[in-house]
Amino acid sequence: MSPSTSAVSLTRFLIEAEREGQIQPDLRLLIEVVARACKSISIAVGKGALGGVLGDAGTPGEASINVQGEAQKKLDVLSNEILLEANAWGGHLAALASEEMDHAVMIPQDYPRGRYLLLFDPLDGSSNIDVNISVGTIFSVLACPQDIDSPCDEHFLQPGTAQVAAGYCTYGPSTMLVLTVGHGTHAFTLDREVGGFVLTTRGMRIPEDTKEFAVNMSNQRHWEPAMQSYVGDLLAGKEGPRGKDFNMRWVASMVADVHRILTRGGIFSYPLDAKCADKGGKLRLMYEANPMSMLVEQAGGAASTGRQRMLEVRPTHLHQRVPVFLGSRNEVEMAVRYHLERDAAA
Ligand code: P6P
Repeated sequence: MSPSTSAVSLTRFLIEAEREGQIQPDLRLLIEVVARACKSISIAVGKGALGGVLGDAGTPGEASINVQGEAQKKLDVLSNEILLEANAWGGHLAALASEEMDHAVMIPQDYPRGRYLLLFDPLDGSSNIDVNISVGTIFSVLACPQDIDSPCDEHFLQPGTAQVAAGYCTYGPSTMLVLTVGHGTHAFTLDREVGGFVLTTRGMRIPEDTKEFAVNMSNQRHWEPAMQSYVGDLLAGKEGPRGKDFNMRWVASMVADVHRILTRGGIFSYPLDAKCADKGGKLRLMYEANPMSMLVEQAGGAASTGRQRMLEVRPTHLHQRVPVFLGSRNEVEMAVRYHLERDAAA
């Protein structure tokens, strides 16, 4: 049978990657499990008010608060449950960890188990759910250290360079899965009629330069001097030291902002600010910054804490937070230069 010249399904893409030795069969199957879970989440998110799943979790007057200290949305809880259920029987995991759960959860001994560790933010940006703005699922895959029968939080504490796969699913006008297994970053669009993801961009590339930045400007007064100076020069535009005008976008949904940057370039930053400095930042290293940084680097971009390469940060705890700068390589390097030069002058 001649190979089809029509659309390349996610399954075909992953089998081709396996044949080329880029991934092992069990990692291929794990990614398929996660993709199926994302399809289910897409259906739940897409129902909106008709699905009876909008609004806050918990009971009237008693919000459900997660380990982050954030009020959970009903869809946060549902998305987490969908990913847990899919992977409990998936057979490829030794343990998993979620933004919504205090500690890692080991796959029980009497369930089918595998050799990977999965981390995820089941529904990032969920504060946008009730106003119908794009949200997404972010995931990261690590190998479980050898000979560990009962993996726990400490076994997840590996640097981003150890990731064997990373991706997100954005639930927007279309549902898209963006994935890397260490050989480029690729985008798949959900064909709802077929019920499968179809390759729509092989090898996403981020332009090295940009005129678009993404930051929550309302935090400006809380930033470090280096960040104040960097953004001040962006806002000065053509008349300022950067010699060009910049545009700004801020969706307040990391998946949506990062997808835009992977598609057309830009720089995303959530820097240290006085409100979150005691926690090390706002965004989480293990299941937000690291997977997004792998995707961005694999697309030719750069990702940093402002002072070091994100993927080389050595984690100290599961829900660790970090400052984030990622996107167009030359712009990220410029932002880092502002921070390092300010540090050197201090
Ligand atoms: P702020 C969503 O809560 C999130 O974790 C990211 O998706 C997003 O980039 C950021 O926080 C938005 O933060 O402070 O602008 O609401």
